[in-house]
Amino acid sequence: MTTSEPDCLFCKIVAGGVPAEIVREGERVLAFRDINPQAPTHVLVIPREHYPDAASAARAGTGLLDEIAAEAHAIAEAEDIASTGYRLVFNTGSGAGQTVFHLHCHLLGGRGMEWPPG
Ligand code: IU
Repeated sequence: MTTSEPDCLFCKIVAGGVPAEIVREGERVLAFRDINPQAPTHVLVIPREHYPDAASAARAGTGLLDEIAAEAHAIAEAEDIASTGYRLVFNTGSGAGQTVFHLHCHLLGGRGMEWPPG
C-alpha cells in the first residue's frame, strides 16, 4: 500500500494542492463538498491515505470504512439531515460511475431519494 499517489486528485486535496471546501478534518479522514452537488448536502468523505476503492481498504483491514460511516453520520447530524435520512454511496469501478480512484463515500441528503438509483 502507498499512502499517496502523485497523480491522484484526492491525494492532492489531502495535501492542500487542490482547493476544496473542507467540512470536517479528522486524523485519518477528510470531508469536503462535492464540486458538482447532486443534492442540497453532497459531501465526500475520504481517507487521507490512498486506497483506490472501498474493497481495497476493507481487504487491508484498516477500519476506515467504519470511520467514514461514523464521520458521514456526524456530518449529517451537523447539517440536520440525520433524522430525515441520507444516502451513502461508494461507487466502485467505472461501470458503476467511479471516476476518481481514491476511496470516497458520497454523503447525499436534504432532498427525497428514489430507489432504484439511476
Ligand atoms: P465518483 O464516485 O468517482 O464518480 O465521484 C467523484 C466525485 O468527485 C464526483 O461527484 C465529482 O463531482 C467530485 N469531484 C470533486 O468534488 N472535486 C474535484 O475536484 C473533482 C471531482 I475532478
